[in-house]
Amino acid sequence: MEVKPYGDARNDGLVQLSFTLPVPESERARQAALELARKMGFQRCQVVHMKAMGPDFTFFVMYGSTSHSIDPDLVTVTEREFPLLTVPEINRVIRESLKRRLVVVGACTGTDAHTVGLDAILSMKGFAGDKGLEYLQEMQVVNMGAQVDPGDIVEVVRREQADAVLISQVVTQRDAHIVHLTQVREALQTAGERERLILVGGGPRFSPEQAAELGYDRIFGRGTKPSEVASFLAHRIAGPVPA
Ligand code: B12
Repeated sequence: MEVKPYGDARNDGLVQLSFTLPVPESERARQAALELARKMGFQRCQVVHMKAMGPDFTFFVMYGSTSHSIDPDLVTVTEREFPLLTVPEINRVIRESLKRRLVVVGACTGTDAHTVGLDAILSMKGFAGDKGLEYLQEMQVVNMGAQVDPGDIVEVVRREQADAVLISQVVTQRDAHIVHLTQVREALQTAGERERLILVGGGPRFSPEQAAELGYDRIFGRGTKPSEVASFLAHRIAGPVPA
C-alpha cells in the first residue's frame, strides 16, 4: 500500500526540511526559499524559521506537502549477511580458525579528529551495552587514534602482522570521509597488503551499500555495535558458523 509522510493526518504528505542559501537574510531570501521548495515538488510551502548565518547566508526551516508516495513492501532491503555471535562464540571461531589471536588495527584518518566512534567499537568499555573488541580474549587491538596518516597505518599493519584494519570517518564536509577511506585503501594496495586483509570502514554517514564502490570488505554506519563488527570479522575468517 502506498504511503505518504504523516504530519497532522494520514497521507497529508507533510515534510520538514532545512537548508542554507548563500543570500543575505531578507524578504528576497524568504521568497527564494519558497520558490526553491516549490521547484522541489512541495506544495503549501511555508518558511517557519529563517535566520541569518553571518552577513551573506540565511538558514531556513520549511514545511511543505509532498505529492510523492511510496510502497514500503516494494523497496529493496539489504539483510545483514552474517549472524550475530556471542563473545564465547567469536573467541572460539578465532581460536579454531587462526590458532592465534586476531590482530586488529584501528584508526581515524586524514584530518578527522572524531575518535569517539572508533573508541566505541574498539575500547574495552564498548558502546550501548556491548563490550568493545579489546574485551575479546582472542583479539589483539591496536588503536592508533586520530588524524593518522595512511603511510603510518601501512607501517603498523606490517609491524603487527594485522589481520583486519578498521577505519573511522565522521566528518563528511566536501566528501572528506570518501577521500580518506580511499587513501587508506590505496596505500594498503600500493604496499601489497590489501588483499590479505579484512578492510572495514565506518562512520555515521556511511551505509553498507558503499562497500563495493570504496573497495572495502564491509562498511558500518550510524549506531553500529561492537558485537556486529566482531561477528563480521569472525564470519570473514571462518565463513558461516554451523549452528
Ligand atoms: C564530539 C564531537 C566533536 C569532538 C570530537 C572529540 C573526539 N575525541 O572524538 C570535537 C570537539 C573535537 C569536535 C570537533 C569538530 N567537529 Co565535531 N562533533 C562531535 C559530535 C557532537 C559527536 C560525535 C560523537 O562522538 N558521536 C558519538 C559516536 C559514538 O558516534 P559515531 O561517531 O557516529 O560512531 C558510531 C558509528 O558511526 C560507528 N562508527 C564510527 N566510526 C567507525 C569505525 C568503524 C571501523 C566502524 C565499524 C564503525 C564506526 O560506530 C559508532 C558506534 O555506533 C558530532 C555531532 C553529533 N551529534 O554526532 C559533531 C560533528 C561530527 N562535528 C562536526 C564538525 C564540523 C566538527 C569541526 C570541524 C568543528 C570545527 N569547525 O572546528 C571539528 C573537526 C575537528 C577535526 N579535525 O575532525 C560536524 C560534522 C559535519 C559534517 N557533515 O562533516 C558534526 C556532525 C556536528 C554538526 N552537526 O555540525 N567534534
